[in-house]
Amino acid sequence: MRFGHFDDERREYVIDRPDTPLPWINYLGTEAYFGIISNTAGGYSFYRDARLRRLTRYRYNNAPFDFGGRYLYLRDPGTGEFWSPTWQPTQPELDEYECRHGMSYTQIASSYRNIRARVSYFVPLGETLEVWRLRLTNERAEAAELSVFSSVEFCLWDAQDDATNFQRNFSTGQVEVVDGVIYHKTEYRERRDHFAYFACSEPLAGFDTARESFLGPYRSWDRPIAVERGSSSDSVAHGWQPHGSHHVRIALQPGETREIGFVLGYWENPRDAKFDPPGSQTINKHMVRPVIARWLRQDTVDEGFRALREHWDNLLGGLQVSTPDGETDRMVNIWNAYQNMVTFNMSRSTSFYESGIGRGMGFRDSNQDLLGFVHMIPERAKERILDIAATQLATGGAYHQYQPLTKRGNNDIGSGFNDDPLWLILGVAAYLKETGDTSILEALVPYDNDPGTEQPLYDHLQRSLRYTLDRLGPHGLPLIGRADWNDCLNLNCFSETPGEPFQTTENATGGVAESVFIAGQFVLAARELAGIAALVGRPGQEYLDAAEKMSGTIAEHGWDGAWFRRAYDFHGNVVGSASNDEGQIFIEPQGMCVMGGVGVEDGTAATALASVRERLATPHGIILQQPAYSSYRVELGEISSYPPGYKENAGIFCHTNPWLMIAEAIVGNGDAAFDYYKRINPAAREAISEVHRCEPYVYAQMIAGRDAPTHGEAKNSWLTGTAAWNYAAITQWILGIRPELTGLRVAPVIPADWPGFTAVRRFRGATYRIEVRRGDERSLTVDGVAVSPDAVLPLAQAGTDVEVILTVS
Ligand code: BGC
Ligand code: IFM
Repeated sequence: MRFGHFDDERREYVIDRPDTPLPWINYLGTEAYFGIISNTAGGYSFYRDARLRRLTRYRYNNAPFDFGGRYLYLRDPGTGEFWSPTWQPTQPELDEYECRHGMSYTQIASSYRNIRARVSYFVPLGETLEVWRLRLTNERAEAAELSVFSSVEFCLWDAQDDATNFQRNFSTGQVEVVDGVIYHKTEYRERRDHFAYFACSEPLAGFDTARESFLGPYRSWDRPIAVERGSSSDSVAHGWQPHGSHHVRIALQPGETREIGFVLGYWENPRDAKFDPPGSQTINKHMVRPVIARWLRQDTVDEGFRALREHWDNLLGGLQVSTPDGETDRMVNIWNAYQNMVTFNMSRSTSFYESGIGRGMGFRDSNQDLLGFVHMIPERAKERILDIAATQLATGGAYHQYQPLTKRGNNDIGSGFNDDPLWLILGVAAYLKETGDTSILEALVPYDNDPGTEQPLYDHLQRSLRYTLDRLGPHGLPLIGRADWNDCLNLNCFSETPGEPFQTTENATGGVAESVFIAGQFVLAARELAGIAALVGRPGQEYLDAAEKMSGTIAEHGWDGAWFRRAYDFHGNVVGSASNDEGQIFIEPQGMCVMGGVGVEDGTAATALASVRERLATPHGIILQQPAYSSYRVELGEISSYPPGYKENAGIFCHTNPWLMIAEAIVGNGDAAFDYYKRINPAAREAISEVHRCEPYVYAQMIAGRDAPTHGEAKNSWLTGTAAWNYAAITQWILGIRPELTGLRVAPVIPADWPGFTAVRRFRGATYRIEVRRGDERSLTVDGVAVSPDAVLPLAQAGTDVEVILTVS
């Protein structure tokens, strides 16, 4: 069952009924001011940091869970009837409804009692504000008088504190209303010099800034007293809950259309500006007034919207493909690339599954996210790499997370995840392959943000490898530490004390559990570093030797006979082996070892992939491990805390699926690679939206596995490494348009029934127009000149167009 459709022409997903199985959301903002918005206008906004600079309030784990939003109400004074044109919060029986989620904007349109409404929401480039534009058309035979009410609930900035510290916060709220603009200035007195504002383009009939006055006692947003009554009370909040609501009266002739603009924004005084001194209660309205005036004007809004479209044309223009599969095209050309940019901006902080008050940026996650956006904004990828590397520890180890505002590592969820450092090598390799900018290797970067410890980035990469080699376990495999990619595989749990389920960082450090996954990742990273060394004329043989040796150790202690083992636990017991009763085969080492090239030549890779097909593949994607753990096991930790079929305990952890697509492509099996891609491609799952339940236009972190009663149900959409990895798998390995250190390679491994495809790829300043077709013999021509079909394409001059024709048999 579908709840909408794709409009590829306009790059929109069109939702045609408001009651989607879950709120289906979109993101507003591309640089500093961001918001999430659902298909019924739920969601919230923040400036840079979803925890510390939250503009509007969100109540956690609410029902419905998008509740609290950018709400509007229309009221017909003739009948007293009122309704929300975005359906929520009054849930009217709309005659028509349509939500269009596009690239950083959302439009919700509806019709009720012959009043047509469309609300457009977006954040203009370069601004720290959001525009709401309401367009109303009277489709009645007679004139219509209407009241329009807006509504936002302000958050008192620190969202964590806002949600918990009521004894204080019920007394701190302050607002000011001047010339119809509502200023939310709580906290302004305390040094921070920031405030929010909410303005309307029309003369006001009234306003409310105290939530209680707007809603009325014992009422909620479905029937605010001000709306029901048809008049605001010009309330000014003193403490309690600062709120923003404008009341506008308009009259529309039959057929007449009018637009009303609203601007909700954030203002922070520039450091060197002459501003009212800290502690003063007078906010710098004079600085923000011209900004507000501009964005209330329709021509500015039209222009801002056009600029936003151009911005996305340019970003998405980096790669456009035309394949025989429409669902592949719409993900590659539009939604997957878009999701990659969202994960770049949000990391794992803000969605309806990530609260915005929890996690910082992940060392591991951010390095992987690079794979999906480096071709769109290489400069910002570079900045990101240098930020991440600056949090690395002098041992080569890593904090697991760092804070986006301070850019410093934190120990919030511990450290000692021993895969972390290796991801830095893979992230830097991706940057170098895309850009060829080897100067990044010379950039001086501190350890642990400690001035005076700066070393070239190359040194960081060397220490990353060293970190693994310095920490080998009893079988010569890398120690897992607290966990590896699989956060929940906590194998150093030697405490059997009831009530103490998890290991601590301390005992993880002393633990001897080993990871075959990290071993595979090490082989991959060491080979990448050897390639980088060769590119810049440094010695790299030792990395190749180390990779070779680790491959041998995997063959000896990591191979189970038909697949790669997963690990050895603290007691030396094997994990992920046929000899286990549960958890016999795990997906991660199969993907990572084959990506590292382990077993590709001797055929063990193909055997492992056949085992995956046989034991882990389901129609909804590939399961993380089988059989699921049926009970909690202290020696395995959090993985076994999940009921069977969910998350790391035998869920379809989508992040890992593209590793298998890549592995299948590496062994030349295009049919299997693409088949796996289709199973989790959200666009290809659109028709089963009642099962999948999450948005059909973005990947989810997880789909319930076959052991779960809800097999096929997705969760945790949007902010997941699944986005970057699927993009890499389909574009670089299946379509085979693959940046390498020396240039672009075109090496597709496509399904047997595809006649070919075309693509346009921007690469190092040139535009490659690529056509892949079928023929009797493999051949490659570049601008009409035949070259070896296995060659990397010769580097073209920036600004030029290159025509590439690859014939595959
Ligand atoms: C989740 C993991 C997540 C981890 C982060 C766990 O509860 O299952 O998916 O990575 O928390 O700390
Ligand atoms: O690898 C992790 C990731 O860093 C955060 N989400 C869960 C994954 C698997 O545990």
